[in-house]
Amino acid sequence: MKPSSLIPPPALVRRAEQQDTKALQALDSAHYIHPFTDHADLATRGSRVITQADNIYIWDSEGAKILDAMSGLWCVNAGYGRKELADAGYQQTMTLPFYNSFFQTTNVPAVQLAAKLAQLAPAVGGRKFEHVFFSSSGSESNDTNVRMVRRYWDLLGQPQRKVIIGRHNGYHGSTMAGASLGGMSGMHAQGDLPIPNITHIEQPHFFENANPGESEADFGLRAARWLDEKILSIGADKVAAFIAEPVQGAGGVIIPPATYWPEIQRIVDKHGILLISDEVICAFGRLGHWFAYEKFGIRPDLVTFAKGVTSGYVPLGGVLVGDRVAKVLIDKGGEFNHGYTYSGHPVACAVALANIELMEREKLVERVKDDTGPYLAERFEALAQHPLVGAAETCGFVGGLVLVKNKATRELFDEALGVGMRCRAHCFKNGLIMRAVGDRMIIAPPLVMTRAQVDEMMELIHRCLDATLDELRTEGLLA
Ligand code: PXG
Repeated sequence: MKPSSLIPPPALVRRAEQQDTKALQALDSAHYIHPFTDHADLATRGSRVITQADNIYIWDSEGAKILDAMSGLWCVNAGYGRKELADAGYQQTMTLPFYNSFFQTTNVPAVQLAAKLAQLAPAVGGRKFEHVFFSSSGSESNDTNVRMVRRYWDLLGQPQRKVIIGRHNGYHGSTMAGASLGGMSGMHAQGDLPIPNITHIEQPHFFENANPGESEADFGLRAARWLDEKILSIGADKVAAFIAEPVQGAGGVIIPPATYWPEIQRIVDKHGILLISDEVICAFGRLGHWFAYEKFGIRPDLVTFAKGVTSGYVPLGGVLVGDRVAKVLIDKGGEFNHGYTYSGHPVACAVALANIELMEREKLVERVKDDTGPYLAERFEALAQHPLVGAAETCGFVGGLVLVKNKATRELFDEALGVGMRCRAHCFKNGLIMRAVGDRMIIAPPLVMTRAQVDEMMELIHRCLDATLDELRTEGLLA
């Protein structure tokens, strides 16, 4: 592997220097509608133009080097600048850049990737994943899940089983179904969501939702039983599935208590409903396993994936379809009237295969599980000592900490102060990308990060927390 302190290749530096930041920002503001962005606000400051990347670092058009502790957006698991992935994309583009998988055709990388994923996905409790449906994103994959789940129950003669239960503050994408399955109130408020027959339970967020004095274990069981209560209130014969992220990512890296998932499994089994594990963030080594359901010992029927499957180099997503669903769809279903032009895109699948090969060769999953993951846990969780931090936790290579006004009482800051965004601004200034979700600061570093780079990141995080603390004290917002 390459050394950690790489400077960008000279040719790329020259290209970046030729770009006029102001001109790019003006064009950006004039023509480009960004995802989840207040454009009136953006126009006043101009967007940051990211021009190149290598290993765990990105550079902007002004030449600033930034440690990317978010892996792009939870996806660049293999790190930036991996020639193997570029080569695989190039080779496949020259061999067969595109052909569809409709009309009884297929292509070699899609077949090979489907077989490889079936091999990587561990069987749990006698349930296997022999089939894969491909899309180009997590959102499309979750739309696929909605259609597949409803088709499954139709084929079993239970068409009244339509309701899918998600969780408040869960994230499952931005399409009509994806945003509906998710529980982001800001998304539901725009575009008349959720669509019918999707409902939500509360998230298993110990820090915010536990009762005073309640143990984590007790809270985990209580939170899981909200699902039971919801199912009973709807009528179990009307419920099709439950969908959740093993660890909530976009919601702020919310790691459920150990008692939560086994109890959820017991409840879905009791009612016979399908379980969808949305592993768009959690799969492909992020939690130290190829798939997160293995870590939590759950037996999902459908597993959503995207992001890390290609380390984000090209768009690819999909659904692992467990035998319970696949058998019904295949044996009884005839034609499933669903699919995307780019389902099984040969270039995306070729890059995914190269990415998986690279991850196997460099033992990235094992490293996160046994070496760098535990080391990150040790270093990151020690942040709980910082005067501004109420709690800090990790799971594999995701981590979250909560900024608090009062450590002893766990009192949170007034939302209007935007303390998380202030901290994020200090991160930017100090060459670190961390994401703020309210006052939770989160990380999901590239899995290639070494122990020395964990140290480097932690030093930056300390510096940014100190700067935030200073700012709050200077403004008289903290004693
Ligand atoms: N499920 C999960 C669990 C996700 O994290 C999606 C589905 C949707 O995937 P696509 O590929 O359609 O975006 C995601 C995506 C954030 C953030 O702010 C997180 C995601 C996307 C955008 C922003 O943390 N996750």
